[in-house]
Amino acid sequence: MSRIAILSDAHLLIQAERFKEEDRRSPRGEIALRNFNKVVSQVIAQEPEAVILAGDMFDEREKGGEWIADSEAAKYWPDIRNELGRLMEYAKYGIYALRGNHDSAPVLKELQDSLGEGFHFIRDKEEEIGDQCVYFMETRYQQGNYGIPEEELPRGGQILIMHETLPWGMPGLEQEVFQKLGRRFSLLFNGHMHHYAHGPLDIANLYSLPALIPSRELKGNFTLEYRWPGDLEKPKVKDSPFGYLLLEDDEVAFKRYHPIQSIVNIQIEGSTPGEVITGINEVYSRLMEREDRDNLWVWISARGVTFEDTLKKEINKYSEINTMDIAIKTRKEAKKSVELKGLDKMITLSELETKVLTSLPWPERDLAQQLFQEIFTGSNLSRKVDSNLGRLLFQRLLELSAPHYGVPQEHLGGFLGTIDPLWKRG
Ligand SMILES: [Mn+2]
Repeated sequence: MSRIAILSDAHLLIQAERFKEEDRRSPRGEIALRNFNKVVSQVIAQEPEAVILAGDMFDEREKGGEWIADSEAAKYWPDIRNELGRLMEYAKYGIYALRGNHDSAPVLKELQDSLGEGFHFIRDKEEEIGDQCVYFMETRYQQGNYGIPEEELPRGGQILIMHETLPWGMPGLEQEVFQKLGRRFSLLFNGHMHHYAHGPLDIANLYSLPALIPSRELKGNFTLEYRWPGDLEKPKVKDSPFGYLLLEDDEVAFKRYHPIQSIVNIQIEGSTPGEVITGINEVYSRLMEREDRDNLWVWISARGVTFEDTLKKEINKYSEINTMDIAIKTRKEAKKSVELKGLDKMITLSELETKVLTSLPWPERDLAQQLFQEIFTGSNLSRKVDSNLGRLLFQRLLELSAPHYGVPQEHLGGFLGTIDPLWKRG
């Protein structure tokens, strides 16, 4: 029986960043290419006769309303095509590609044209690959819950390759459709979920494909987890969730790939915003001691704060560490009185901001943060105070506080109009 490697969700171009310099590529894009090169060598060593790409291998990405295409992607395509060429050289039946929801059909067609006979872009069609019959079902992905009409479903066969959302505690393709296809095919492989599983939804012949390499779309995967408060000496270590599947006869094996970077998940739980900042600093000091600190991709999830900018300021102190994203979960807090200790000596504006913000409960903190961002700014505070500036600041203050007290914006204009004569006289 033929030996087939099934790869999915590398999201190679999602790593691209727009750089003005024509010939520069992004550090993240470079890491993605290095990972792709490593994993392709690993796949070749398994001597597959064919390679199947189950979607979202390339990816289009929107940034600032523009699609990463042409000029940006041009910096990456030669290397990507080169790696695909290496695979085609070793896999005698070539590469078969399904389009994922992030892929574009023109890109896949273009690959087929440029790579020649060994690269096949297949849509809603069965293909004979060696002695296997493989049906490639074009993705019907939609947000939320969705179905697929019976007349669009393949009738059956040996192997089905698809790229749909599994309803794993989230909206997705109706479970009945997966069950129906599970009865019609001997083996089903589904991309898109980035997570390896055998027999999800109680369908014994269904496999969920892992993401080949890390991308921005990590969906909760990690290899290192730090919890604060907790034992920072012993972060939780998980085996790499990345890799691909190797199919031979009816045997399916998950082949792990260990990426260049470590995916770090930091969970901070503080009862006050000040505690969260302490937690961030303690964990990041620990990361700075790691030998692999240049190869970390860090995702923070913090509970108990609402002001992202202040957290970002803390994190920016550690420029060597690559922080990917901060997720803040707000928590209802009991009202408490404002405590501002240590204001009897000179402090800087940003120290004052931190003190004020860390002492306030939500939602007062949100409002205070906007005040600091829009009114108590260095330029406003240093400007010579005149009555026009006073009027402007008063108006901005009303605009900022009105939504917090449920005052509609249109009432503000009327109010300001009414009091303007008083203002001018005063
Ligand atoms: Mn996808």
